Amino acid sequence: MSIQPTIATIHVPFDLGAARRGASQGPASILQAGLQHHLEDMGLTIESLTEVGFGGVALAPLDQQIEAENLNYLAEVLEINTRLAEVVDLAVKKGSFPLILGGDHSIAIGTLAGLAAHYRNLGVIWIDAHSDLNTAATSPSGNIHGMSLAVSLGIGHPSLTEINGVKPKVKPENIVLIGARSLDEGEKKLIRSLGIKCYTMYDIDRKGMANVMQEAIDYLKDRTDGVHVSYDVDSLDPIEAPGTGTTVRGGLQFREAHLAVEMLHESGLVTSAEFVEVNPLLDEENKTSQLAVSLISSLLGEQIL
Ligand code: 6HN
Ligand code: MN
Ligand code: MN
Ligand code: MN
Repeated sequence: MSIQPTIATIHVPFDLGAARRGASQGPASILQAGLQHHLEDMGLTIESLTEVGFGGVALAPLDQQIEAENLNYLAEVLEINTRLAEVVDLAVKKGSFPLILGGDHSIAIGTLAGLAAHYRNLGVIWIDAHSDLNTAATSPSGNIHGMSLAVSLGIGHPSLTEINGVKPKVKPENIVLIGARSLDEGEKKLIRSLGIKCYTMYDIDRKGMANVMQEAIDYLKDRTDGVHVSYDVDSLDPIEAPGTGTTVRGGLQFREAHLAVEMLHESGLVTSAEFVEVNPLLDEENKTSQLAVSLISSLLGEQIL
């Protein structure tokens, strides 16, 4: 029996990185769906949860908020992620396993900023229908949740790329994308030019999820000293996860989605995780929140038998 680290649950009720409101209610809804009890039943120790919200202090000086063309809610995204980075940093320092519940995917900026200083080669598994590799120049929407991985690579508005000093937070060769099926032109160019490993839905159909995950794990195993799982629930097919803001047909099936996290647990590589884009306002009978609980449990070691 290996010693399990304490789970530091960090709630980020934030949705201004997305076009639609509601992902801010994701953490409460996932909790409501029984996350805490489920994890405790598995014998895990859960630290009292931290909520990262807006405080009273403005962090961004006004002159920094001017150059924000096609960057919706830049000041708010900057503030929440600056706070989140501090909380994540503290959790790692304490030796806990940071489990971040979003919130829209812009919060990956703060998560990765908080993790970055603790690893020389942080691996990132980005499970998502999208790649979130846009910049203000390439984004069709101006929504920063579609830019968070680019920012973490050091590509984007300086106020965001410079959170916590370390730059970049992650190197292109340490990233694996899984489940992609809706990529913008600028994102495709970036994936190709940086040589980012990307398993699209085509690859998952052709090879099967088990082979894809084994390849991803083997790829990251030797080159990284920690692996963060950034799980956007829109990676799942909308039939399984209707409660999310940017659904794309042709996504992961229920078992494929679970197999991915089961294999990640088994690999022993994962050092932190975030689950994002659960939007209870768009959900059907809490299906997506319950799914999140089930995926989180599997990632943290719940077994069928
Ligand atoms: N997400 N590529 C689109 C955009 O607006 O940049 C969609 C982004 C979705 C972001 O789901 O985290
Ligand atoms: Mn159960
Ligand atoms: Mn995403
Ligand atoms: Mn997505």
